[in-house]
Amino acid sequence: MKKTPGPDGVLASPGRRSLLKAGLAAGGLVATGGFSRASEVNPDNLPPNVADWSRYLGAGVDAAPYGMPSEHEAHVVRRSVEWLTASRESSVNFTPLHELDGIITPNGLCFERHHSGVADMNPTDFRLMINGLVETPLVFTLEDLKRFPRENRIYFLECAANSGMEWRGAQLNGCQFTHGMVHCVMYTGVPLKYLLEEAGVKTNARWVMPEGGDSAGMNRSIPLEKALDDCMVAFKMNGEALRPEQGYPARLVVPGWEGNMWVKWLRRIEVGDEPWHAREETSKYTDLLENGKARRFTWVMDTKSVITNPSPQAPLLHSRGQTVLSGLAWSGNGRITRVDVTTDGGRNWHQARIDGPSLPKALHRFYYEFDWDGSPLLLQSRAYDDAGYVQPTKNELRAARGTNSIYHNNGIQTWEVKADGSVENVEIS
Ligand SMILES: Nc1nc2c(c(=O)[nH]1)N[C@H]1C(S)=C(S)[C@@H](COP(=O)(O)O)O[C@H]1N2
Ligand SMILES: [Mo]
Repeated sequence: MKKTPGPDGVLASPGRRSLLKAGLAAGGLVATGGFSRASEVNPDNLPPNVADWSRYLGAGVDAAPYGMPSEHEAHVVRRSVEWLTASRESSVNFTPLHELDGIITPNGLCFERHHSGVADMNPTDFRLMINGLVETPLVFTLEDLKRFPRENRIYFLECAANSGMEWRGAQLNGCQFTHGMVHCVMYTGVPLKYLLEEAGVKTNARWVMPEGGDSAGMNRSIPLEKALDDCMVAFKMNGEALRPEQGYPARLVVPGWEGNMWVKWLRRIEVGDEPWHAREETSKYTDLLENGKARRFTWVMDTKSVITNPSPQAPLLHSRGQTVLSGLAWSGNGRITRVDVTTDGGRNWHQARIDGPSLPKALHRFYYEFDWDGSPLLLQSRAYDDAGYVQPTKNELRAARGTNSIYHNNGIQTWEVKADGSVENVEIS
């Protein structure tokens, strides 16, 4: 099988057929919602009968000291694509976007991207060192961090390789796989600015380099200006300690910028006057253009959106009539001001309804309610942000950047809804 570079430069084989096979083997890609559950209706539970669950006492408190989702939600899980990466430790799995609503991703469903597995960091032995061009090199414990003023902020994190497999054409059948390298949680942490001020940044300092405590020692160069602006060292997500997968006990938050820079299991921040040209900003996370040159330091995650329902893993299960379309939009520049959707492949556009908080550099939830006449649809969404950016078509992206790219694909996604309600990933622009 021919191999082409996939997300994060790992090897991947193109072609939906091979993917479908892999998906089937992993029990993943085929629509899991609805059909089976609908066929298992027990008439004894339906009105006017008294349902099973109304006849007996339920489980008592503490049956689950740490609560878990209902057993009926067992299909709502992160999924990976087996053939995408050579190992499990340097790999990725995907957020089940088609199963979620609102703008917050539950902690257990945030996609994972590791270069050397989940570091098993002990909070007692956690240390964060700040060194380099500072007046006083410092080493903080976790307790030290918690004595600085804390902030709570909601941000999306998107891997720059999200949708990377889709550059050349429709490929993966499900928004979990095409767009699931994104999550959005509320972080609690300390603005990086306070820690840098404590160490005293020297006047010739221009860059910082966060470094991870995993065996990959992942590191990136970040301009000092961004570090002092809105970066934070976070130790909580959605109110509880970071999950081990997300960098427990502390990770860097780099709002609106590519996920790779959000160093997990943070152990050191060096301050310098030049970028470090680390592996992840030279060999990886650069975009090879048609003329042989590569774009570098493409930090901001561009304006993007995707329809999560209906989508290939979430087909329409009802017949014609009242239908709810739903999706997500986000921009590394700021707020989403508007999302348009089309059901006829772009002939007519309708303004969708954004519902829930509209926060800068966070996911936005949109809805479009319409009457489905039962005929096939070509669904697309197009997002606008408050910096004036409009989400491009995939052809516009290719015209600007060629077909060698993997990272930073924010092109408009198309889903084809068939008359039977099933949905497929297609490309029309
Ligand atoms: N230390 C360390 N930090 C890391 C990584 C890593 O492998 N090691 N992966 C990066 C990449 S490529 C991404 S996209 C994000 C993913 O964050 P998540 O696993 O919380 O989704 O973490 C980044 N931070
Ligand atoms: Mo990434």
